[in-house]
Amino acid sequence: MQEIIQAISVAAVRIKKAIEFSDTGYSEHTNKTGDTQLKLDIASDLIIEEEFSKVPSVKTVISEEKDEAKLLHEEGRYIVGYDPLDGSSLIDVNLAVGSIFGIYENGMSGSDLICAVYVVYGPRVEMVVAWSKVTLYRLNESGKFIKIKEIKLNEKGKLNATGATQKGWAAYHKKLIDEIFADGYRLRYSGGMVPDLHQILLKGGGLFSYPSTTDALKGKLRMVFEVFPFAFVFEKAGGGAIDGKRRILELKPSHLHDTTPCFFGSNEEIKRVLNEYAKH
Ligand code: AHM
Ligand code: MG
Repeated sequence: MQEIIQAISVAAVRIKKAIEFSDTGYSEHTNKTGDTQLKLDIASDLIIEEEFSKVPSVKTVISEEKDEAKLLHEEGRYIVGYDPLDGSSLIDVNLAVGSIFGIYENGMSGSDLICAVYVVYGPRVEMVVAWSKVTLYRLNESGKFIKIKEIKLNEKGKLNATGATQKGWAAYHKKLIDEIFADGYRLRYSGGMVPDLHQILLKGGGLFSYPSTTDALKGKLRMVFEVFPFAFVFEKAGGGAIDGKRRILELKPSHLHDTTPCFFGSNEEIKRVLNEYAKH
């Protein structure tokens, strides 16, 4: 596992450089979900693939930007599912973005995940590794990731990050979100799930939701590349992750690019969602 984390740190430094200095324009390609890819999405995907191709324990890679899984080492043990540059359209307005990685063994269901890593490219570059614990690392001047601390969520937080277009929300979802705000929670939502979830994790807790909407019944966020890895991080940090009714890590995608509604948070907020959603 260490060699995979090491490859991610090398890729992160290369991607940070690409974000800072290379072309932020669109390419002429679309990904499996139908998004037009930025040149940076493609470049980041290739950087990561290149670094993993040097790691014999990585059998297969599959990413948000690839139509299909790619075999790297026949004898390898792990499958890595990743979103190379999540929130990439925010680079234009100079907001933080991230890379998300799920390291799976045997299959690509939530229960096959054994480690999750994400990198935030903000004013600083930080990497969070969830394995038995959740550890925060920060890139230093010499290009090395230094351990900062373990991340542990409080039982209840103060932040509310509400995703998706409100006009597509179910009435009961709107009621739940309104009640949470009425209880004093503050809105925090940049539109980049990596910095938005990172903020909740580091500020002690709260709720991030990306629900089902009238035009996207299964939400927007992809299980294998985005939702499972963060569900793993939140559970290991002492919080929870659900699709409204079920634990995210019990879900099984039928296709690699499947999406799911999702809620990540500290325990009190997750209980609150479960109670409200159980009525519908
Ligand atoms: P992307 O993978 O195409 O960048 O999309 C994922 C992003 C997430 O980072 C973020 O939480 C979500 O899309 C925001 O969507 P919305 O603007 O609908 O709230
Ligand atoms: Mg993404």
